[in-house]
Amino acid sequence: GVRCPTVETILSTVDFIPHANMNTVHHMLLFGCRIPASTSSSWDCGKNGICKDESSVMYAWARNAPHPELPKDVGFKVGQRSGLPYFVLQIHYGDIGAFGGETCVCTFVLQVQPFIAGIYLLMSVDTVILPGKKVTNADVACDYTSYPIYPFAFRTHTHQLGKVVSGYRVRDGKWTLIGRQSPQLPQAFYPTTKNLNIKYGDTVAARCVFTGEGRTTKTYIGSTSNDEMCNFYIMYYMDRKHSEPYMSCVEPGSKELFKHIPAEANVPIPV
Ligand code: IYT
Ligand code: CU
Ligand code: CU
Repeated sequence: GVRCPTVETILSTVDFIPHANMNTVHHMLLFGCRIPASTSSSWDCGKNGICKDESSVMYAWARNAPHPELPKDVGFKVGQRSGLPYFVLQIHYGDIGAFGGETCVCTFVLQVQPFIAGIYLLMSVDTVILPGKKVTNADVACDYTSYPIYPFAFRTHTHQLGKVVSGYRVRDGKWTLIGRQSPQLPQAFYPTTKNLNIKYGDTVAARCVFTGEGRTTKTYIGSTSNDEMCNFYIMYYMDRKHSEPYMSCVEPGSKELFKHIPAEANVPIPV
C-alpha cells in the first residue's frame, strides 16, 4: 500500500492578495484561529470577537502601506494540524455604512514549500503608564531556544499613546535592529531593514515608548481604545523540518539587558 502524506503537511499558502474595495476599507487583518468566534460566514467582531481561543495575526493590509510578499519558497501552513486551521479576515471600514455583507473568498495555492512562514509576537502584559508622565518604556525580551528563523517583515501595534516601537536581536551583547516604526502610521507589516537570522542562544527584545501626556488617570494594558498595548510582530520563515509557526514572548526582560538598547529606540518617529 501507499500512504499519503497527511494533507496538513502539504498545504501551504503562497501569497495574500486582497480584493476589497480599498475606498471604503480602512484596514484588514487576517487572523489564524483554532476556533472562529462564529459559525456564520460574516459577523460583527466588535460584538462577537474574532477567535474563541488560540489565535495569531497572520497578515495586515492598510491603506497607503506596503504589503510585503512572502519570499519565494515560503508558505504558511494551513489545515487541521497546522495549529490554527481557520482563517478569519477582519475588515475595518472607514465608513460603517460601507459594509455590504462581504464574504471572503480564500484561494490557496496548494504546494509543498521548503520553508514555512511564522509569526513571533513580543508583547507587554504589565505596563502601566502614569498620567502626565512624559516617557514610559515597555520592555519585552526572551531567550531564543528554537531552530533558526529568518525575519522578513515586522509589524508594530499600540493604541494612541505609543510613539515608537523597536525590535532587536541581541547576540553576544550586540544589538541588531529587526525593525522600528511609529505605531501611529498604518499598522501593516513592513519589510525588515536587514537580512538577519535568529538562532538558539540569541535574545529577542522589543521596546515600546509611550507618553502619559494628556491622560488624567493611569493607563493599563487592555483592549479598549483607552487602554494600551505594546506589540512587536516578527514575520519569519524557517525550514519546514523544524516547523514552528507561532511563538511569543511576554517577559519584561532584565533592567541590565535594556541598559544597552540602542538610543534610536527612544527617539519618537514624527508622524
Ligand atoms: C494584550 C495584547 O497586547 N494583545 C495584542 C496581541 C495579541 C494578539 C492576538 C495577543 C493575543 C492574541 O491572540 I490575535 I493572546 C492584540 O490584541 N493586538 C491587536 C489585535 O487585536 C490583533 C493587534 O492589532 O495587533
Ligand atoms: Cu483601520
Ligand atoms: Cu490593541
